[in-house]
Amino acid sequence: MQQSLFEPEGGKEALASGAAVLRGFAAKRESALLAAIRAIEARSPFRHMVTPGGFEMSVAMTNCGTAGWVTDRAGYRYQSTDPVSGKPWPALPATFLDLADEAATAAGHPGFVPDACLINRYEPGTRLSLHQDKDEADYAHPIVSVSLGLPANFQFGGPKRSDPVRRVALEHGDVVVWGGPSRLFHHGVLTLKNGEHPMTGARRFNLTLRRAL
Ligand code: MD3
Ligand code: FE
Repeated sequence: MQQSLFEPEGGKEALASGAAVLRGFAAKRESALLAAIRAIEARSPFRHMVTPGGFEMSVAMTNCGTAGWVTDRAGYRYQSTDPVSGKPWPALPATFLDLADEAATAAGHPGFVPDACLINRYEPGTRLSLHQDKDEADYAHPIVSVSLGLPANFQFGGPKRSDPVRRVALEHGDVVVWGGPSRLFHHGVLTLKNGEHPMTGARRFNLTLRRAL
């Protein structure tokens, strides 16, 4: 496809090599996405997982898809059943699959079919420290991240933990696609500030659509 000679299309910002922010890309689907989260949490509730080092995470998490990301004293991994319900995770809703496909395509990664979605729930005072997403089988697949509710300051660095970090404000409806060299960049979320969002109250949700297996 011919690259436009003009400015990138409205709302698309290159963040790093292979990474793009699509501002407001999920906004028109906000109600469907939040309804899907409610249906998922009715079967696989948000819970505070424990790191291998024994620390309880401040961010509450659940999953949908054929695989879900979990951590406990035994380590980080993907598994097909929810350790809380003992059952398979809820299926990936069509709204999540459609959004992942459209966002990845818009960012230059066509044909992305996720099999897992980690759903993070932040409340004021919670944070996610700098980490890499490396529990997936094939890093050639991108990760699509969807922000809903309260805004957050996201930080990302580079392939080394000691690389300098940049900050990006992520707001309700923003979608970020991480592929190519940026796929293994360190990243995290700074402590969420107090606030009220008309659709989520004092919460932020983040969906990360992944190909785990
Ligand atoms: C950069 N979630 O769940 S999404 C996570 O906002 C996670 O809840 C954050 O990091 C959140 O693992 C950040 C943005 C993101 C997701 C995956 C990435 C950035 C990434 C993978 C590689 C590089
Ligand atoms: Fe991550």
